[in-house]
Amino acid sequence: MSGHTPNNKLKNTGMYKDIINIALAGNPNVGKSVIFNQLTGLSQTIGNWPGKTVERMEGHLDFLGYRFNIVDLPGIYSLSTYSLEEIVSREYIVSDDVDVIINVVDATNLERNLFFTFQLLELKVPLIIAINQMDILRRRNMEIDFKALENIFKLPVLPVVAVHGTGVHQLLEEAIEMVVFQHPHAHYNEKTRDEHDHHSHDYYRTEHIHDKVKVNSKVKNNFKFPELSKVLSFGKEVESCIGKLVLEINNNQLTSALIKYPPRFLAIKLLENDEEIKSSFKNNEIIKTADEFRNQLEDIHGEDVHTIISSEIYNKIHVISDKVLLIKPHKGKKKVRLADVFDHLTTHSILGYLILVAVLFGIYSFTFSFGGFFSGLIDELYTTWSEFIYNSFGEENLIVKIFWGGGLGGFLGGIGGVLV
Ligand SMILES: Nc1nc2c(ncn2[C@@H]2O[C@H](COP(=O)(O)OP(=O)(O)OP(=O)(O)O)[C@@H](O)[C@H]2O)c(=O)[nH]1
Ligand SMILES: [Mg+2]
Repeated sequence: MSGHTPNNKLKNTGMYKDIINIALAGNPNVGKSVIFNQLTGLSQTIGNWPGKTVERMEGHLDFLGYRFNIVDLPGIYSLSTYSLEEIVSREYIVSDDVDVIINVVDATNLERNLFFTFQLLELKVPLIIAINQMDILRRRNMEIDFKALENIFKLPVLPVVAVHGTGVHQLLEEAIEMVVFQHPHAHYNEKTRDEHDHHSHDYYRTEHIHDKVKVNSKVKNNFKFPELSKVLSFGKEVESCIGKLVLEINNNQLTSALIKYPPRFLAIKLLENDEEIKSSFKNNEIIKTADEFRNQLEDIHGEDVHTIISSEIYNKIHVISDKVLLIKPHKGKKKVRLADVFDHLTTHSILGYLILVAVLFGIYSFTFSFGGFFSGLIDELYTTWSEFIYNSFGEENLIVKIFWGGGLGGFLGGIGGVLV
């Protein structure tokens, strides 16, 4: 595949140019705008969402023969209707204006971020998960098992370091894959991630160009979604209520405001008492049934439906992050510094005190044994020299008396005494 030479003729004619619409979605402060800037550079326009006071950032780039229109959505924590940002995002994500959603996730805050991912999954939109800020995670000596995450979600999950521009263009390659195959996981059914990483850009120009389908609103409609019930179930009672509501929703004609949402998402939102969704339903019977179900569930669990559902999601996320978040072993043996060993031993809660006692005892016995040895030596020196001097000059010699008896002799005798 990578042996093909780029077909510049095809590339330059622009005859295969097609448009892929991308939205960047995720929690606040995860790096969406950095990815957006890396991709779109100076081609950005700022406006407002129609009829709303929420800022809309849009930009574009040409990449591998495609024109990518990219919208940087506001950072949000949920797809409920707590804020204008959430309403704008949710409506846009399910609209025909966008083909592929890139869910930007902060690697250092996996648990909180995946909560939003699970909500996006309920919207059944073509989704690519970008795990950003991998540099920070890796600096903490941690890694993510991307293969395991892809197998759980059956969706592409890619590492990104937005501030260095690492992995951002791979997101677009993945988007092309999705659009071409109209399958969220087409690629991974056949190949490993490693093989995928070695795809050159020529691969997209030459191999795929023949399969290329016209990108249009059908991408979403024809999309084959992974079976998510195995990934996340809200428990028997909640699932039974959702199932019954889904049947009722399917038997009803939905308004244009609702038609884009998957019935399961609508059922969950009805249970959660989402005012925006409720007000769009013409049929009051469905709302009444949902209200009854909500009361029943809250009686059984002793908690409100929001809490029941979100605690199921968090339980699941906990299991997932335990599985995919890896702590890297040190590469090779780290050099052990003697100072570190001393530091470690002397500050140890038990060993520290034992070492202190041993050191004090050591000083004590050193003073006595070394002091005794040294004073013995001086004593011996004094006696030998005294004998020699007295024998040589006589004990009564005045000079000997002054210099040896009073001065040097006294000095040596004094040191010996102190040491003893
Ligand atoms: N170290 C590191 N920092 C990053 C990375 N990506 C983003 N940041 C930093 O994270 C902060 C938030 O980035 P933004 O792009 O503004 O985040 P956002 O998702 O657009 O935030 P909202 O617009 O509030 O939703 C900035 O200070 C970035 O410099 C990354 O890959 N590595
Ligand atoms: Mg931003």
